[in-house]
Amino acid sequence: HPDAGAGAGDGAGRGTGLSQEEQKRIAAHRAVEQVESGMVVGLGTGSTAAHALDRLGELLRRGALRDVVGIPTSLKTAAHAAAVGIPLSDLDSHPRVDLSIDGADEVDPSLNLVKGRGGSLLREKMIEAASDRFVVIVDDSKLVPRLGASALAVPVEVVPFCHNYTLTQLKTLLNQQPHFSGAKLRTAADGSPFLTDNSNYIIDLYFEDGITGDLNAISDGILRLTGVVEHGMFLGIATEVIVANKDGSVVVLN
Ligand code: ABF
Repeated sequence: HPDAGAGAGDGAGRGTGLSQEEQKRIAAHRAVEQVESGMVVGLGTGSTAAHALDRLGELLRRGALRDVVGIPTSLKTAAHAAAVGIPLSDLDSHPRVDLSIDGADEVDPSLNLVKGRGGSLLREKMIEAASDRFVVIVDDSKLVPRLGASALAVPVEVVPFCHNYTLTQLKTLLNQQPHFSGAKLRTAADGSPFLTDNSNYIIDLYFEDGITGDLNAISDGILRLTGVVEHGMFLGIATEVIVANKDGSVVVLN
């Protein structure tokens, strides 16, 4: 149920035209309001999640929250969280996570997501799938009618071993998809393959106008390819999406 116009005290009423960064901060702060003392919290990656880390660190330092344990979804987030004073652990020690907060690249009307532009999709999915609640924080530019509809790719983490073979297998599989327009190995600035925190590669999948058909079947097909580790479609994992609009209002989708 949409909870529109509820951004009071967090930037609402300041007129139109907030920067995207301010929108991200509003969504992040709203999500952190759900953190309670003693919780195990999955800590997301990316520029929106970074605002949540800063806010959580601030509340811990002020003593407004106590005994929170953070489970970071990337090495970068672990470093950021440590720098702002959030105590860290992992899923081995805390297999049950109360609440995860993370951004997304795309959100569809059923709260399915595309994630992984930052390359952290595997750890994100492990932690967020293990969470009682997974709260997604986005500005309104991330809302799409269908996954794959924006210009951003749907990422797939693959093992480096014979990745060209896996690339070909992905293309063969997805050629059945009407809007599939290509797959490409992600590269770093120096042209070498982009390496994930797990020392794997990323293959980016592109679709014109988004993925049509049964998302679960497509997901299963991709995961069945032996060289694939995980993909960036997060189907049925998000429990709530907090969307910050340009006018400072907030809409909660669940
Ligand atoms: C991570 O950060 C990723 O899964 C997603 O790709 C990205 C979103 O980043 P940003 O908040 O910077 O747009 O959560």
